Amino acid sequence: MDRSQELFDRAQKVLPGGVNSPVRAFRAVDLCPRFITEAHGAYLYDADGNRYLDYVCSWGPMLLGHDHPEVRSAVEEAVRHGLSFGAPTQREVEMAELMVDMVPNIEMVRMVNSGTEAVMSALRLARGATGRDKLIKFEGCYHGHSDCLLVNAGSSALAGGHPSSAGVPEDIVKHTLTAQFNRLDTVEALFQRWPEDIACVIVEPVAANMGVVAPAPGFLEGLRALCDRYGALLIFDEVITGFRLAPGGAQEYFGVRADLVTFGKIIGGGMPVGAYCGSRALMEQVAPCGPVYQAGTLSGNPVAMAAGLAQLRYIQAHRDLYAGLEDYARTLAEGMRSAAARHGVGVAVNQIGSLVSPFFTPTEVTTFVDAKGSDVGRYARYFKGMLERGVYLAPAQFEAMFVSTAHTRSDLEATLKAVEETFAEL
Ligand code: KE4
Repeated sequence: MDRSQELFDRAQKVLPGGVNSPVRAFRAVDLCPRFITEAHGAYLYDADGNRYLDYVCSWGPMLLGHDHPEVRSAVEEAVRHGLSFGAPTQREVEMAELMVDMVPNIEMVRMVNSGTEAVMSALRLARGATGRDKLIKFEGCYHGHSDCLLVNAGSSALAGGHPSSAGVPEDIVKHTLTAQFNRLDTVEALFQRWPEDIACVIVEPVAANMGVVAPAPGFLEGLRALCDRYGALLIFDEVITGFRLAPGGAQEYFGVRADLVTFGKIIGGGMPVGAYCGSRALMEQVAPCGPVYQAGTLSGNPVAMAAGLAQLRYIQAHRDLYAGLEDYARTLAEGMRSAAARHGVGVAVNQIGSLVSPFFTPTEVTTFVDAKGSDVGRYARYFKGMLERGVYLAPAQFEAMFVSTAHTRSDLEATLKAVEETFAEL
């Protein structure tokens, strides 16, 4: 038995499903998860000494690859001065100043410890600021696991049904309205039904938890116009797109203004960090300035701030890195499409920025309904074939491939060689 299997057997005795986050259990691909011992650059190394080219990148945080020297040395320096003080620090000020400088349309930031916490807090602020209870989310979009948002959620909460989890009372989700991504008509219909009750629309500006689905031209602009018309706030959940699509995230990439923006992943450089951001008028309604309460023991943790600051400062100083990321992802997507054509594999490959998703369906995928039509069994066979060839992908169809600046042209060639061989046997 290999070491990962031994560890997984032990893990399942003391951790639900043997993991601390469901998707890691490899259930959607029916395999034993690889237990990872270390990661450097674009590579993961597992407990059996196998090396994998990594396209999960810790689900997005590792934009600069694993173990980046500037991030590592910043963390090593920070830990020498203590791990947590429960008091304000200069690094938190520097982090907020840098985010305000890099992200359009925000004046203030509140640090939290995860994307879930960022979205949960932004939702509370939107409700507190508008005095309204209802929210609109999109089927197949995932915004973390807070109760109100576990409705028709994407990612590994795609258990279908309504809400997406046991333990969430109908009474809690009765104000959560669901629309269809890329279908403005479904959003307008909800506003027409409840013209004065909707506090906010929350959207992943690029859906990446149903697989990757880009916004149709005019979709985000249409959400902005509907929110303006009906007095609702537009929340961009940029936990994935933030600092990934562009230094200023989706607001910069698409030129659409959100009222509140949530972040996670990249801003932590691999450490647990989330944030929600907005105008001064909105953010100063958060405790201790205003009536919307939110708090956190480790929020703005100095070591986590050091990691996040190092990664964001690198991005700020190398803004041209996005062209390389997009070029790699585009070449990868084009290579997958041509390999699929050569081997008669029905696959739609979506790509935007450094995000890529192959859907095992012959039709294009521009909505969640299209995405749900994918052959998840074929995805599982594709995943297995790629893993056996040393390429580590998301172990589920409704996720994204993440490219980092550590991925090289030879990595790209190796990936496309593995794709060719795997598609040939699908
Ligand atoms: P966290 O609480 O996992 O830090 O962030 C929640 C979240 C919020 N918003 C978006 C758009 C997200 O993608 C996420 C989390 N993404 C998943 C991957 N689909 C994290 C991986 C996992 O659940 O283990």
